[in-house]
Amino acid sequence: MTSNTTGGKVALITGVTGQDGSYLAEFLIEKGYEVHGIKRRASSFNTQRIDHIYADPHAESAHLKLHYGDLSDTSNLTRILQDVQPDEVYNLGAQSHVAVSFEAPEYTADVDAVGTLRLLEAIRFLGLEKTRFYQASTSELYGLVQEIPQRETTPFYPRSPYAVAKLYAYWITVNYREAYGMYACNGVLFNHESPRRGETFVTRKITRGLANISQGLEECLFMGNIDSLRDWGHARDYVRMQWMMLQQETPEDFVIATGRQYSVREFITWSAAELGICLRFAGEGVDEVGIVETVREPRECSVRPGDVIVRIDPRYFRPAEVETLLGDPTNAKEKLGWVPEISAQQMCAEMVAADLKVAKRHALLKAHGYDIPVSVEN
Ligand code: NDP
Ligand code: GDR
Repeated sequence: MTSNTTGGKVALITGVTGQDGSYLAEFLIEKGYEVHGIKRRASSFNTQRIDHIYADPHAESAHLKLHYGDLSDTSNLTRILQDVQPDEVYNLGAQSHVAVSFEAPEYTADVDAVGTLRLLEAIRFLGLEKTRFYQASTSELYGLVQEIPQRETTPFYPRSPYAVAKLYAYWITVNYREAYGMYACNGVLFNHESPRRGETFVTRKITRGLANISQGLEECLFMGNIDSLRDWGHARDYVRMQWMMLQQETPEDFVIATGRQYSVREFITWSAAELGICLRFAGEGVDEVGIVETVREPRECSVRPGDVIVRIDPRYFRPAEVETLLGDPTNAKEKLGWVPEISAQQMCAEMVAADLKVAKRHALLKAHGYDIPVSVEN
């Protein structure tokens, strides 16, 4: 459809600077795509996750092109779509933090719900008939439990401004498919993580926090509802599936999950174990604390038996919680042959290793008199 410097297809990714956007861009470049990404203007650099695949735009090897833009800006999105003429659009951009959506509900609706409409309408308005559209839908749509495990037919019951905005995005994607015959589909993805996960999502907060504690950079990890249950996969596995969904003959919506569920408490315990720390939980509710029992390699770790390194802080409880998510990926497995390759435990080990590497570097610098501010925003 479109000519480009690689001779392959052209993809446009919103949210290219985020966790999934960065893995998807890598994946598509490897497949020979010319990848265009929309990045937001920020007062400081926000391309850390894609710097390694970004080359000077004049270079032959430049397969990633960045455009300034925002999902709240219709004319900007329309112009980028017109310039790029993509074969595939992946709408990954979003205000993606559930807790933050309670603080900024209107902004979340504008970007996550109306932003999706803006893209779909621009594709339709420009007559990009061959453009295929992927919408980053979410297991948060299931919210208050209606059925376990959750599958494509499970009724939705969103529990946050984020989830309600994503519900609109889900249905407007279905609507443009049915009304205009567009190739548009939803990936209903369950939680997926990686070393590139944003620092304030629960898994990364845990791996980074405990790694810092092990190196004496922080003293305690403050958590919300640690009994929450999630179906965690690896982002690398999930972006592969996003691409597979757009390669089918007819567009269809799929649930993407591992089919296994663990608690936040378990994820904390695994992460501690990766650091050689045996952690026991004591107390109940807000008094619940994680106490260190033994430390495998005391010389490599600042914590000692008896230390309290995890505490509960009600500040992190949500006005309405999604207690339990467990997906049934049977449809994706049977129709697309997709199987997740990385287990939650392997992913946890990878995340801890990455955060420990950084923590050790910071600890070394600190030991040599350099002041390393550790961000406590979480
Ligand atoms: P991230 O939060 O890591 O990335 C979000 C991306 O969206 C970032 O590139 C961000 O830019 C960009 N963005 C935010 N606001 C705007 C805006 N107004 N205009 C344009 N871009 C914007 O999310 P993930 O990579 O984890 O998730 C990707 C998508 O998948 C999101 O839509 C998320 O809601 C959805 N999802 C994620 C799941 C998960 O477990 N990770 C599960 C199910 C769905 P910047 O870098 O400048 O902040
Ligand atoms: P979630 O992910 O809300 O499922 O949304 P998050 O990692 O933020 O929370 C998972 C669960 O952990 C509980 N929790 C805490 N969460 C955070 N962030 N910080 C804490 O201190 C804490 N303590 C306990 C939460 O209450 C929750 O139950 C993610 C996002 O990526 C969405 O964009 C995506 O749509 C869904 O996953 C699927």
